[in-house]
Amino acid sequence: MPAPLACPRRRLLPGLGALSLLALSLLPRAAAAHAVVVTSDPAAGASLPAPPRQVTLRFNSRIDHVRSRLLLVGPEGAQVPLEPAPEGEPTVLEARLDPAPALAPGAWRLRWQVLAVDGHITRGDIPFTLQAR
Ligand SMILES: [Cu+2]
Repeated sequence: MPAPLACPRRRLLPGLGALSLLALSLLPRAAAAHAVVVTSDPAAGASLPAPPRQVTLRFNSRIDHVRSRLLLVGPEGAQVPLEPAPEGEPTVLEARLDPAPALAPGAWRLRWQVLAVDGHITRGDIPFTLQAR
């Protein structure tokens, strides 16, 4: 995995140059910032009675859906990669858990990594708890 925020320019993909310029002219605030989570479902710190059927992350800036990643990290290091929808709202990354994976109760993290249209990669964790049934 590449280091987060290591070198913004190095992450600038050729095809994104014009798009970034466009974003810069239209959305100066969004383009000036790395993509960070504004809201999420599950929310940070949520306690869920059952595994989520879908996860949704809303960011402060436009993201590249195809080059963004979602992973569930669970108790004892369990990892469940999710398949983000390849398109959708420009600032929203979501994935359906269908069929619903068997997730052990306990502490989980929704690990996200996104590529913003300004060419910067950011990542983070959203912790939530899965209740014992
Ligand atoms: Cu940035």
